[in-house]
Amino acid sequence: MAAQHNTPLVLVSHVLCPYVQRAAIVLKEKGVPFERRDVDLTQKPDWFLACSPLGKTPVLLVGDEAIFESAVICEYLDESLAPRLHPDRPLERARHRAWMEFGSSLLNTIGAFYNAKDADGLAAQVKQIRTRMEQLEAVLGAGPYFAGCRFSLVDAVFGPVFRYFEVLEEIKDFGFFDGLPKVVAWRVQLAQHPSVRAATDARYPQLLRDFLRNRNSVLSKLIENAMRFSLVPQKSVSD
Ligand SMILES: N[C@@H](CCC(=O)N[C@@H](CS)C(=O)NCC(=O)O)C(=O)O
Repeated sequence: MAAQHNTPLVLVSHVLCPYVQRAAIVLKEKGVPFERRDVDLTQKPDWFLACSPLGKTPVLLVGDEAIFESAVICEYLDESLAPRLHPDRPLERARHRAWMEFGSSLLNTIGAFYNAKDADGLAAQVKQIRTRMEQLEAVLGAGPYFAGCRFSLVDAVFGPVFRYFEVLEEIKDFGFFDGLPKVVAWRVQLAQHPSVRAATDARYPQLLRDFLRNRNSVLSKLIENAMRFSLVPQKSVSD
C-alpha cells in the first residue's frame, strides 16, 4: 500500500544529478506520487534560484515549502513516510548517516576524477576512488544491501554513485573494483533494484558520456580516443 502524503511533492531535478537520484529513490521506496521538474543548471531560471538558496538540485517542494540539500530531503521523507529506511537504534542510525556522508564525499572525488586536467591529477583521483572502494569492502557485511536484507538510505546514496561506473568502465578499466567481491555484489544488487533503476531514464548513459566529453579534462580526451576506436557509442544526444 502506498504511503500517505497529503501535500503535492515536486522534485526539482537535473537529469544527471546523483543527489537528485537519491531523493527520487527514496520517494519511490515510499510509494508516493511526485512530479519531477528538470532544470537547466547552465541557465538557472529565476523560479529555481528563488527556491534553491545554493542554486543546486535537488529541491523538494512540499506545498509552499522548499527543502534543499539531498540528505535533508531523504531524512525528511524517511521521518514522514512509511516504510522507515533508517535503522531504529540511534547508534546504528548515526552510522548510516556517516556512510551517507561518505557517499557524498565519494561523489566529490568522482567529480575531481572526471575534471582532472593532467595525468598526475587523474592518477591521484583514481587512487583515491580505489581507496574508498577498499574502505567500503571492509565495512560491508553479507549483503545483499548495506545493512543486510533491508534497503536503507545508504543504499539510496550508493545506487547513483555506482551508476557512474557503467559509463566510466566503457572508457578504460581503472581497476576500481578488482578483488573487492562485496562491493561488486552490492553494486550489482543496487543496479537491479527497482527504485534505483527508476531514478534515471534511458537517456542517462549518453547524456553522461556527452557531459564527460565536454569537461575538457584528461578523461574527456580518453573518451574521444575510445570513440575513435568505437569502444563507446558515438552518437550525441544532441546530434
Ligand atoms: N550538497 C548538495 C549537492 C547538490 C549538488 O551538488 N547538485 C549539483 C548537481 S548534481 C548542482 O546543482 N550543481 C549546480 C551548481 O553548483 O551550480 C546536496 O546533497 O543536495
